[in-house]
Amino acid sequence: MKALKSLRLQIGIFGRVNVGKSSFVNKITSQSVSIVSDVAGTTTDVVEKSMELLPIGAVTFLDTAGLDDKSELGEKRIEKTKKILNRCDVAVLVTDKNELEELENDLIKEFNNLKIPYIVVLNKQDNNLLKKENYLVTSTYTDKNIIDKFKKELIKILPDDFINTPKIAGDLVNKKSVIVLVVPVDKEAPKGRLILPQVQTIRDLLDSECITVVVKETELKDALDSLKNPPALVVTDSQAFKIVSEIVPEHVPMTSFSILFARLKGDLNEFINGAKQIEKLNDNSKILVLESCTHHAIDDDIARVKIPNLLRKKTGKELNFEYFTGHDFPEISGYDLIIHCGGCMTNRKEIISRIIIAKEKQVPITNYGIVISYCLGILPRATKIFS
Ligand SMILES: Nc1nc2c(ncn2[C@@H]2O[C@H](COP(=O)(O)OP(=O)(O)O)[C@@H](O)[C@H]2O)c(=O)[nH]1
Ligand code: SF4
Ligand SMILES: [Mg+2]
Repeated sequence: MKALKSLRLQIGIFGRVNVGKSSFVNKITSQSVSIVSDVAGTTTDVVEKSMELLPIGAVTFLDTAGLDDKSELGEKRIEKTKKILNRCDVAVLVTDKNELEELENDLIKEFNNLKIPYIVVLNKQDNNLLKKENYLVTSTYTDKNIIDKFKKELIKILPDDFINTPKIAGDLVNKKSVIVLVVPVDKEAPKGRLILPQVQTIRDLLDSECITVVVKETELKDALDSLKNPPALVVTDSQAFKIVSEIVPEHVPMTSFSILFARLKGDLNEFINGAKQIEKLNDNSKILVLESCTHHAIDDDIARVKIPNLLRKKTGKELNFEYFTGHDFPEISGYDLIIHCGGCMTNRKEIISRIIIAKEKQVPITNYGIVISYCLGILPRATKIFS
């Protein structure tokens, strides 16, 4: 509820009277906001309902009166409904028939004119044999997956700017806080520069008015000793986590760059839940590794050597790895775990939509950084600050 109204995604719900618009909103918000009734036109005004639609972010549903409302105040309501069009970022047209009526087609024309992305929800599937490609076919009475289905369609049409993008680290600490970044300069480090996640974290902390101290692990203790107070947060490369966690006192929050970026490029909770499935893997388990691009800029063998080795060592199981590279989403049924790449070359929207599909198909999903942290045994301490 903290998000400003203007930052919330406004979702307008449109359609004829009694198609189930209010039932749909109620089902999604899981609360009785609007009056659901079979007497035509009971939603007398626009009803707003805000919620966190995770992992997409803050949304407000604008439940409108039916467009064909013929009751006394109908005309006024229709006017109001049309005004709502100017306020919404995306639209949902709810219908209960396979063929759209003229009025509904007019609405779609209006969505297109105003460049409002939209979803058509074909409701009351329990009543009829409803079927229509590109429509979200559902029943607010019987469909248990209605929320996941809706999220999946929503993310497809969602403008990029509406994907809730967290800060990298600046939101975890107060302004003027001291943050220590530990950057090992080993043979894997590029010559003469820092890698992108380190640079981006520094920039994020500058934007957040923090005081950033950057050291190698060898200077960490001296850096801590030189500070008047303990830092608000220590961020380290996963590889140095062990040494760093011995130097940093237990009460000082600590995390890794990979975990910060798992949050930035995905959904930290889902990835952590996914990693919890690792202990259930067996010799026959099939793991799908998803790489968003063919060019792995950071470490060539992370997916094919480093992660399989870590996982086999951790589980003591054979494990079977398969790989998929690219922006499409392959068939994922039958896999026991999906491990997504860090996604440095892709956007949050793509990864979030994959997480939603994986969830729908009940395949656990995690990512490189979280798997590595899990295998190194650092996940609990490194994620404490987010809880
Ligand atoms: N059979 C069936 N009836 C539904 C479904 N969803 C809503 N209804 C019913 O349709 C009527 C109108 O629903 P309501 O949500 O008030 O529609 P609105 O006018 O579009 O907001 C109510 O009697 C609902 O119980 C559904 O999935 N299946
Ligand atoms: S982490 Fe993913 S997006 Fe980044 S280079 Fe590797 S495969 Fe490509
Ligand atoms: Mg209604």
